[in-house]
Amino acid sequence: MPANLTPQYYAAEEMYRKATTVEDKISALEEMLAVIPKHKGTEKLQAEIKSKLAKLRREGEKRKSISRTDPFNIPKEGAGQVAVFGHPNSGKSSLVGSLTRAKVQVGDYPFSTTSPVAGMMPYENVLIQMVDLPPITSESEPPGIAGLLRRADEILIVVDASDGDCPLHLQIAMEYLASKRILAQPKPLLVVANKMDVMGSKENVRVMRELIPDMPEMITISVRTGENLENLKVRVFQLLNVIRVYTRARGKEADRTAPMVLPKGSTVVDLAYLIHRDFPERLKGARIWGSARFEGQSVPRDYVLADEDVVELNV
Ligand SMILES: Nc1nc2c(ncn2[C@@H]2O[C@H](COP(=O)(O)OP(=O)(O)OP(=O)(O)O)[C@@H](O)[C@H]2O)c(=O)[nH]1
Ligand SMILES: [Mg+2]
Repeated sequence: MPANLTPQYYAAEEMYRKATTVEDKISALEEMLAVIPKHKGTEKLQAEIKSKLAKLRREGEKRKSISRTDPFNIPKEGAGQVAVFGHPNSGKSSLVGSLTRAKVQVGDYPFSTTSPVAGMMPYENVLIQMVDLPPITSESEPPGIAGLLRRADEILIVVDASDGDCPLHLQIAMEYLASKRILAQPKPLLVVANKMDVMGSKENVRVMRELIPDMPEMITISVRTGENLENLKVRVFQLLNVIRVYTRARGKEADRTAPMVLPKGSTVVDLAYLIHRDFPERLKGARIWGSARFEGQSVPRDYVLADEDVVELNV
């Protein structure tokens, strides 16, 4: 059976070949696994990737004591890791501070944040990891920031919309991402125009839309007044492109407060793998409540799950 691999897969594979550190290799393999078309023709390849991943993760564990000293190496937690990136003084720390309980450093002067700080943002029944980053300008790029951005599941570029130079600040951030080939693989990106409470911000946003070619999706907010923060949270979650599924034991209710989070497009086998690496071999099939045509319908191993499905795995 032909594998029919996609451009996204080849891009991830290319990233794997170029990776020089264990962390980057792991993140490339994870990406390959996330985007590989899930069907019989790729099962062998999927197994190979998984075994490479397992080996590298074991290696990574051994070296953890070393990597812990790198502040830009932040282990992923929750439903996804979102990097909060941009020009000095744009409100990155204020944003992460208002969405999470992280102890961020806010200052009315540039370069108040010197190393990354992570916090968890509650969204419905999941937690999303937000990482506040030191700023970037045309003169200064914190070493190590590119690796973090590459590994992140999503990037927010925060701009200070009250600053007339915000189109330039956005351009610098986007050019940085392009120069490091961080957007070469598909990666959700959202521009967050902050400080909309300040007079003149609306006009600056209008100019920014006009001036920036290929303007990515943008959302306007104010951390100070809370304007649009709820919509920002919704969009941050949607862009992660994940599904939440609940497992249940035969005859028992599913625990809806504790979803398992998987990339969109994941199958019953992927879910089994997440629970235990050996599980897929023993798995016969599953029953689904939610996306299936009728409640409790039996489905095959390669059934593609939907957000909010309840799954009973049969061995
Ligand atoms: N008017 C207004 N001021 C804001 C808003 N959000 C943040 N600020 C102010 O902007 C300044 C910078 O905020 P920070 O959160 O430290 O900005 P930052 O992007 O983390 O800055 P660096 O760490 O230096 O890159 C502080 O004085 C904040 O109080 C907002 O929505 N409106
Ligand atoms: Mg900061």
